[in-house]
Amino acid sequence: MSLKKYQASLAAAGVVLLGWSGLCGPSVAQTAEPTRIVVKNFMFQPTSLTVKVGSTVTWTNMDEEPHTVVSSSGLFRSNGLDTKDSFSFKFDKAGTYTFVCSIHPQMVGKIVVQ
Ligand SMILES: [Cu+2]
Repeated sequence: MSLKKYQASLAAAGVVLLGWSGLCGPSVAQTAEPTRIVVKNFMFQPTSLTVKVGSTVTWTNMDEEPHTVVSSSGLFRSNGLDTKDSFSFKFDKAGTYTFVCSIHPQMVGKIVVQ
């Protein structure tokens, strides 16, 4: 393909993309993967979350009870989270990371970083 043709096809693709974003509006911003875990009813929801390397995961406590987020390997540890408090951790390496609430050890969850 010649450079001119290549540029023309890029321009055409751009028009298509602009058309799409015009149609879809703000929904374009929703392509980011969810990296949030809600702590509710003494459970991490979702219990298992898969994210890309470099993602920051945020836990938010929506219970009336305090909870914590503690990595089984000791990689991260939140303070006690009161209602609506959040804790974030950035995962720079691929792997499987399990965590618990240190106050309620039956509360377990898992982050899979790919
Ligand atoms: Cu707890």
